[in-house]
Amino acid sequence: MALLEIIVAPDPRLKRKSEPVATVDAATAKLMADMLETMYDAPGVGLAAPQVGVTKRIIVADPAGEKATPQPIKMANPEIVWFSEEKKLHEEGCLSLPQEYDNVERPDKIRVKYIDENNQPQELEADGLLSVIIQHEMDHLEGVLFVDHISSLKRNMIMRRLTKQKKMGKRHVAMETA
Ligand code: GNR
Ligand code: NI
Repeated sequence: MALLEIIVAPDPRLKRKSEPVATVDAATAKLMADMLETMYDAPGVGLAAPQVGVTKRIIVADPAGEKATPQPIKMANPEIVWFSEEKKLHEEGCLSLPQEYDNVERPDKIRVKYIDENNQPQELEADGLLSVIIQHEMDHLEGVLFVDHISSLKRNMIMRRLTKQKKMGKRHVAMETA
């Protein structure tokens, strides 16, 4: 098991489209386990491979978060095969957009087809938080962040704050090594 580094926006690696996984082999299963460990450590309730610099269609989630009973979910090549007409507004955050939150409207319920950590095809129906998380993670596989669903005014404000924070971070490192 290993902790992976989570990429923070703005970063071109978060805007790339990820490639399908051919087979969920031992290396893929290890990546899934490392992603889950990284997600719990953050802490977060979901993580997509591009957030750790891997442009593959792999996501992990656990809507239980830090609660006692973990419900880890590992998916390769997730595909939404059905979504409800009904939409819901939910406040979202993202480990790649630290401390930024806003409401996003998405289909309330979904059915997802995917390949599990044993290379077996599966289907899952999700609603509530899990539905939101899976849709948020699948966006990452297309290079889309939750801020791409909100007004450009709010998005630009968030991206400006994050750009400034990156510059401040670099200054600190420069001071420490000077
Ligand atoms: O930890 C996370 N919380 C969260 C809250 C509401 C909607 C989506 C999420 S996913 C996020 C972790 C993350 O950035 N996954 O890509
Ligand atoms: Ni995210």
